This record gives sequence, C-alpha cells and structure tokens, in this order.
Amino acid sequence: MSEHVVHPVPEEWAKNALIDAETYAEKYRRSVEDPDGFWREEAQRIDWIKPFTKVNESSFDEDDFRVRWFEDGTLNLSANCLDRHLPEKAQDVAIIWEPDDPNTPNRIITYSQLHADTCRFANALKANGVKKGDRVTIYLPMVPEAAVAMLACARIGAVHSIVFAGFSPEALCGRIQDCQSDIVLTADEGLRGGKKVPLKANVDAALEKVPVRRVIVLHHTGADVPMVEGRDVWWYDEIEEQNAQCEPEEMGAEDPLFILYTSGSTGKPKGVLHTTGGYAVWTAMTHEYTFDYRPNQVYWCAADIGWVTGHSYVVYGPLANGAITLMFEGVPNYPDFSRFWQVVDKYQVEIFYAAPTALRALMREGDEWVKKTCRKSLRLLGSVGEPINPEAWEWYHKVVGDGRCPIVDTWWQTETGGHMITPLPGATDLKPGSASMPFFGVQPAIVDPASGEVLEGACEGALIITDSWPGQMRTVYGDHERFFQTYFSQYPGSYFTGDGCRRDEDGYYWITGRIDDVINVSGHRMGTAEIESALVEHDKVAEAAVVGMPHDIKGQGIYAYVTTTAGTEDTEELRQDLIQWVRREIGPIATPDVLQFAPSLPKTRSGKIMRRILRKIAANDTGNLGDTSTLADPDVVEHLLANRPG
Ligand code: 6R9
Repeated sequence: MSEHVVHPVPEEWAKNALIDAETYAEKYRRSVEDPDGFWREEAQRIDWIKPFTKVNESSFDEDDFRVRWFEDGTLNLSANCLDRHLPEKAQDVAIIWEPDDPNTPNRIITYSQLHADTCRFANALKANGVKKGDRVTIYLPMVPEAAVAMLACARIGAVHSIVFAGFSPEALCGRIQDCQSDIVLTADEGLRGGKKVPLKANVDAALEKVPVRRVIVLHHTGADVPMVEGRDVWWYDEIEEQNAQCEPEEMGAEDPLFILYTSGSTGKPKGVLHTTGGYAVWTAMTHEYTFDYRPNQVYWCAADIGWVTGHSYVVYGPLANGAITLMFEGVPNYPDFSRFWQVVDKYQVEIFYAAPTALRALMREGDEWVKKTCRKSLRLLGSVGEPINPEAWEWYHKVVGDGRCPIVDTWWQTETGGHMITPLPGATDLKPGSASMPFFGVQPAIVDPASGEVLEGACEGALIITDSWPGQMRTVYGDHERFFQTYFSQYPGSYFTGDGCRRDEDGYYWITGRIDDVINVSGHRMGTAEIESALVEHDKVAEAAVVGMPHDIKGQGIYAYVTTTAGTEDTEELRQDLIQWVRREIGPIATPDVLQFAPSLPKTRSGKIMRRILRKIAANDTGNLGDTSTLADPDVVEHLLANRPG
C-alpha cells in the first residue's frame, strides 16, 4: 500500500527551511491554543493603514452566523503587492511573462513598472466611471494585463469577477448578470497552444443578453474585431493619458476584494466572495510557508488566473511577498511535450506548482520529453486541484524532480482562499497521495456522513473544518442564506468541504474526492446539475442525468445519460449534436466524454434518480450494483448496461 511509502524530509531542507518539524508542531499548537495572539503576530506581514484591534469574530452557529477577521483594520492590497516593495526592490522582477509561442518576445516586468501600469489602469477605470464597490468582470487571457486589471481594481476598491477565458458566452453572460457588473475587460483574442480564442466575439455574444455600459478591449493578437460605438474602447487608448500615480483607496478589512464563481452540487455557479484583510494575510502566509519562498527565487504557478489558484498563487500571495511570479500563457504540450521543462530551464525556476492532470498527460508521453531538459534549478514541486495518484506523484518526484525535490500536495478550495491541508517541505515527511497535515490555524475533523458524529483516530468520512481561518469566503454574492445552507447546515457548527477524506494512524489526511454532486475534471470543478440543465435546454431532451466517471488523464470524465423527447430518434448525429451543445453552452471543459441515450433513468418509487447506480454503470463497475431493491423498474438498469457505449 502506498500509505506505507514515506519520503522523509531531505536533510538540507530540515536544516534550512523556514519551518522545520519542531517549528511546525509548536506554531500549529499555538495557532489553535492561542489563536488571538498567533494571528495578531502573523497579520503583521501585511501593511495596515489603520491597525486592527479585533482578530477573529466569526461564528459558525446559525443564530450568530458570520465570518469576520481583523474587522476594524484598514489596508489596501494593491499597495501591499506593489507600493511597499518600491523602496527596496523597484527594479526587481515582479512578473515574468512567457508567451504561448516560444518565439514571441517574452516580457519581464519590474515592481516599479507593475506599479505604474496598475496606477495608470486604475485611473483609467476611474475615468470610465468605476467606483469603490462596483463589480468589474474580467475575461482576459493569461497576460500581465490580467494581473494589472486585478491590482487596479483592488487599488480603487472595485470588486473583480474573473471569468475563465475558456467559458462560453452563455456562462459569461450568467456571471455578468449575477453580480450586476456594467463593465467588462477583455482582449481581442486569447492564444493557447497556437489556437486562437475569440474573446471579444464571445463578449459580444454574451452582451446581446445582458448589456453593459463599457467594454475595455486589450490589443493582444491584433485580430480585427468589431467595436461597438459608445460602448467599446481600446485599453491602450484609455491608459495613454493617465497618470502613473494613483492613491490607493483605504479599504476596510472586510470590504470585498473579489467574486469568483464556482460550481456547487445544486443550481447555478455560486459567486464566492472574498474580502481584503484576511485573504491578504492567508495568501501571503501560505505562499511563504508552503513554498518556503525566499527573496529572488523564481516561482511558477501554472494555473490560469480564471481559477482561484491563479488569484491566490499567481497574483496576490506571491506579489504580497515581493516574489518573482512567472505567468505562462500557453499549454504543457505546445510546441511539444517538453514545454514546461523548457520554461523551467529558461528562467531557472526554483518552485513549480501545477495540477495532476497536466502531469498525468505528460507522464503518458514518456520520460524523454522531461529528460532532455536540465531542471537543475528546481528545488520544490507543488500539486493542486485534485487528488494526485501515487503513480503520478512518484513520476513527478523521480523524473521531473530527479528525486531531489519535495512535493507539496496542497488541498484547498475556492472557498478557503488558500492552502488548508498541505505538507511544509522542511517539516513534513511525505506520503505520495496524501495532502498530509493541516496548515496553521486549520482545524479539520472527519465525520460519519450519515450520523454527523466526529470520528477519532484512523478513520474515513466527510471532511469538515471546525473553526474559521482568515482566508475563508465571507458569503455567496447576493445570497447569504445560500452560503449558510451550502456549507454550514449539514454539520452544525462546522464548515462542510464537500470532500471525502481518510485519516491514517499517523494523522495524515488523504482526500478521497468530492462526495457531493460536484465532479472534478482535470482539476476543474463542474456541477453535474449545471451540465444537466444545459442538456435539458435542448429541445430534443426530456431528461438528463450526469455523473463523473474514472478517467486516466483528467481524473474524472463526464458521463451523461439523456432521455430524449417522445418521437425523437436517438441517432449518432443527435448524440454528437448534444455533446457539442453542452460544449457551446458552458465551455470546452464541460464537454461530455460519454453520452448515452437512456429511454428511461433508474429511479426510486418516489421518482428520485439513483445516481449511485448511474455512477457504477459509468465506471463499468457493474459486478456490484449494490441495493437495487428500491428501483421502480429494475429493467431500466439492464437496458442501460446492455447499451453502454464503447
Ligand atoms: C484549489 C482548487 C476544490 C476541490 C476540492 C477537492 C479538489 C483541490 C486537492 C483536491 C485532493 C488536493 N482538490 N486540491 N483534492 N487533493 N491537493 O482546486 O479549488 O477549484 O474550488 O476545487 O478540488 O475536491 O474540494 P477548486
């Protein structure tokens, strides 16, 4: 069993790391026994305009429900990411930008330049009528201007809502509508793996249904895109006349910083809202300790800014720490399967952080692509977004890291703002596949999903967190009741993560994956309900049920069962149409891997779809379908089994 494989902390790490095993134990103990004192000190890593006096005032109880940290303090996060570094490191590199095409010139941006660019764009936003508290939708590719846009919003107190540039016009439209934003920042086109992504055209399509006041368009590929008179303006025209100084707005610790939509088990994606002070402390602190970050190291998080990982670990955490953060526009397999490692060599990257799905895809192509690069600069590797299987872990460790680099397998969520359960490289012996131990201040517990009873010792169940931490989300934008219901109603007094988890006899946590109706495709969260509702919007679909299925590369794939309307012929052409339909409605990441026509779905007598059975059929795990006695019509299952595609 992989559980018994242990990679001890390498000696030089135990000696030189910021946090060794002893420090971890001592600091963790203090973080839970004296949280007030602990956080008062840790929060000093952030520059406060007005110091806070109150620390944690959160309560997970229904009567008194609130999440609040450092509430009476004020600060500006853009000033923390930029201005405060200027006296010492104005000419130091803040962002290295590596373009999709290795032959396109790269960009190296210093803190002084990033400060000026941010101020100019912040002034441009103001000139375009954006005020404190306004929501700004960002639909940009992985270019430095995306970071500039985020920091500019933070500077003037506007709330950004980034929509991943791979999402469809439909998805974009829903997100603009939900947060009532009246300004969109986009580019003519994005570029990924040599392919163009029609961002401006997608925005135009989205805005047919939800008009906005202003669209600011970045010239990126130079494509000829139509501009709507009176609505659309060019980014460079807007900043041309702007001053390179912009006074940062004094923000309350609990003033909103951003909204990021994420999929849940029911309904439409939720607008996860993060505020300023606690998030700043949490991202800066986790970035420093988890990655053992030291000044002047080149750090690369390969996530897109459209996901929370990009927010916390491409932009805010690293920049708050004055780090060199690498932003990569491209994909791991373009121009070839060596690209990641070529980029590592090109910039002498020391810390590399990516999702298991990318690693599994590269692993499949063979070791040669890795071995023909040097990678001597690497000292630490990270994993995020989904469970990493021990095979991929060992490959990452042995082949990519030449057996030299610890791997930090960081478990966290959009909702948690930053790392929650993770090894610290100088403190934690590693077990491949385990996210290992809680970060400072994080109090995980495992409960029996049925009874809600807290389990002790080695056990398996649902993962909850029993007290607040500074980086926690504060609400679902516009629906505080949904925030409570979604996360705090199942196990009263605790935050429910939606994940299953095992704890071994050494106290290591092993995340087993989602136990709600959320599937994790290539590290991206998809709600099965979202895909189902896209399917039933098609006029030939009467009913749909979507489940996850095991997938070698993506971790989970999407398996859709579709009942068509009476009189419809279930043709191959319709099957392909429906697959494309979902892709168009939500985006390429939601494309079903398998779509099976189901004349009817397995239901209980009360009409509930039995997803457990659908999951088994999708996994081809049909030897043991479990209890089928409650099925209204057992023949339905036989029919689905006999007609499983492929
Ligand atoms: C950061 C991020 C959150 C869900 C989470 C869990 C899965 C993330 C993981 C992991 C096992 C890890 N997840 N990291 N599972 N090990 N190291 O990915 O946020 O997009 O909100 O997804 O991803 O299932 O609940 P988000």
